[in-house]
Amino acid sequence: MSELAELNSWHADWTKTKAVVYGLGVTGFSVADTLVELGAEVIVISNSGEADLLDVLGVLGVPKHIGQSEQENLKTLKDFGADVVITSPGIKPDNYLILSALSQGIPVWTDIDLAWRVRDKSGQPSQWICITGTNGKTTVTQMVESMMVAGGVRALACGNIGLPVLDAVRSPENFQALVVELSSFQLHYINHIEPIVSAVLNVADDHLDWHGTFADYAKTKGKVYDNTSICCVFNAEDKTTETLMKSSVNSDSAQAVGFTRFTPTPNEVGWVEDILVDRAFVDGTDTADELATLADLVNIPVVSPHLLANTAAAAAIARAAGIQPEEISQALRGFSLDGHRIALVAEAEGIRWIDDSKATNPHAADAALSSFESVIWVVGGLLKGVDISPLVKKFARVLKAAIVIGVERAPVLQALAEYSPATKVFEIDSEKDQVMTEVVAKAKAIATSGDVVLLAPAAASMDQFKDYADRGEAFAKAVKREVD
Ligand code: UMA
Repeated sequence: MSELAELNSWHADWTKTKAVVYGLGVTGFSVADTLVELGAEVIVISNSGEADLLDVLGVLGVPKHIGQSEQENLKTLKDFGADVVITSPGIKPDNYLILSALSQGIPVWTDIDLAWRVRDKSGQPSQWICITGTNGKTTVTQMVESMMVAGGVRALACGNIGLPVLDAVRSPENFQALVVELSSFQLHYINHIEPIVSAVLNVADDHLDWHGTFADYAKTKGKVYDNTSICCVFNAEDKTTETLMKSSVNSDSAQAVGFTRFTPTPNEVGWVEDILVDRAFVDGTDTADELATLADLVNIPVVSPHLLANTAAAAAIARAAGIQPEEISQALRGFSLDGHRIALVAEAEGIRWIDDSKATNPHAADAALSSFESVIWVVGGLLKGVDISPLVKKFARVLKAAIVIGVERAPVLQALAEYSPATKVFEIDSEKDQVMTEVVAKAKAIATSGDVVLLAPAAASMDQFKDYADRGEAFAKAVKREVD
């Protein structure tokens, strides 16, 4: 039995700590591996686990309980006598084992809490910049990382972006700054971190099946602002983000800075026509600094309204962390977006084929739909409890046709019938590996010059694909076969 309150350093004595690692994906593995290094007593409980991870845990001597029944897992938890359960973010808050641990007074942490406690592994702890939001968080995290690097800071992007924060903390490179992308799942479980800069980029309906209500989802996002020391960045066009910032805990001394796609007022960073302007980190309210221009975004083929917001957010965050204006424009000149984000796959006979598979919720699909005038829209998948009707209603004018995929087609078809009756609608109900072949054949048959065939499904992909990248690649491959 250990006193968890004293375990605030890599160099503390973890050897008396008994920890259950719950879930064995990339997070669970990084937690188990770290705890073994720290000398703690560890067991892993999970529904499943990849063979290679199980093999390494075997070599490390970590007992694994994989695929047991609920009863067996609860017995394992009890028999082990855990001091703490460290959960993976994908496990829902109403999960029986989480509820059982909490009812027994066993604290539940996330990997982020552990990473925060042991961040002094290599000497000087890195400073944390934490970014969340419904959409754009991966792009902004990557932009901030590149701005920090342009400013000569050893910085690394990690967290929900795919690299567990514990891997970043344990890296021998001893990073000076970690740019941490945080999901609402991670934020739900986080107990205590202290960012120097934090940001909520936007809040719109998503993951309602996980959080229950929009209010709970939004409140969870707002936790990112707690204990921020230097600057809280919010979206001046999204009142919810400002409200969340104002109700955050222990961040009163941090500067509040807004970002916007439009002309910034004092204390904001935003766009004045094609110039990105800083009116927050300057002397006096009458001054402004030029940070970059639209021409700096040379490697981004479609500059959507959301990209302008993301750029302004990243610049505000980087300025708060001490990066200079010329370093921001330098970083933007070298920046390109990850795949499946409004990416042009092919252009032939005046028809553009665009892959925005990353649009896994209506708010993200809104960004893509608002960039085009005549759209053949590939839509559908797992809706995650979110109503797609407002999106259909908003874009009825540009929807020439809709090709509906995924298992939850009924609500999409209903929304189209009700709010966009002039749109031609096609339903694809074929086997998984045939979906995109049929989508592209159908689109090709109806598209004419000036149309955009847009994969922006407004839904998650896991019903028919491994993930959004797999969905985007299947689309791109089918387009190349059919169009090239
Ligand atoms: N598991 C159980 N019981 C359950 C549910 C899951 O035992 O009830 C087990 C599974 O069998 C599996 C493991 O838990 O072994 C999976 O854990 P996980 O779903 O938390 O996934 P990880 O592989 O640890 O990846 C997580 C994030 N995944 C989720 O939050 C769903 C990754 O974000 C993140 O990159 C990674 O940690 C590193 O921080 C992905 C994501 O989809 C990209 N995030 C969502 C999003 O961006 O919208 C939130």
